[in-house]
Amino acid sequence: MGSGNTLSIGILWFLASWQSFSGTLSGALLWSEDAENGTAFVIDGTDASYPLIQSNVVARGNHAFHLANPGFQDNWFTIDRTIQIQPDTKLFFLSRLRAATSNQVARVQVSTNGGGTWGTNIFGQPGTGFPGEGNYSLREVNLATFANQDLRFRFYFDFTSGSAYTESSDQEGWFVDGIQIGSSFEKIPYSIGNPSNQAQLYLEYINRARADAGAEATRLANSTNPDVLSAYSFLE
Ligand SMILES: [Ca+2]
Ligand SMILES: [Ca+2]
Repeated sequence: MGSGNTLSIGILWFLASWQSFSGTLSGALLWSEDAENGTAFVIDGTDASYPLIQSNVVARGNHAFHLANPGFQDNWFTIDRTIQIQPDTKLFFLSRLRAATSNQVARVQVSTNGGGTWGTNIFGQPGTGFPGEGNYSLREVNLATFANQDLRFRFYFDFTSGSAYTESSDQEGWFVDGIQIGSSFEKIPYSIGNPSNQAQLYLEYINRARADAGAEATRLANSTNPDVLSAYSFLE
């Protein structure tokens, strides 16, 4: 038990399973934007006094988007891509609205004419004061009503009227990461990393049980390994 060959087979089985699993998911993903590629695929509509992409309040990877209302101005960014919506398409994003008054509204808007006009709000969340949300949350918007249309997406931090938090430090405004347009939210790809011998052995046991639970149960029930037998008698 635990020879190099069986361990390698277990690892290969695991990797093959993972690849087919992730392949299925990515087939349904039309676009993703994680703020990890600078502004290569976005249009930056923020004030010059702070960066759209920052690295202090992040949900995934090393960077996330940040929108504030300096000078009581609306700030925004657009995903620089036109996407044809399918009947099962949804918008997913990780969102954290920190200090903001109820006059500061985190919106997502869509355009059906290539960004010429932005008539439709598909998401809206007003602020709740200080300190606001303590963590990122996954938000989901069903886009079925736009099926077969070509959409563009804008994340728009809207100052409406009255008072506002106009600072743009890590404490204020709207933080966005992990934007995905697709049929399901794709989790962070699991990295097998550099597992210890013991971790590989456990993985082998798990894989055997998954591959044929009955055979594994029979093998364990018939084991003559003194350690296994002693564990059985302990549990009885
Ligand atoms: Ca990120
Ligand atoms: Ca406004």
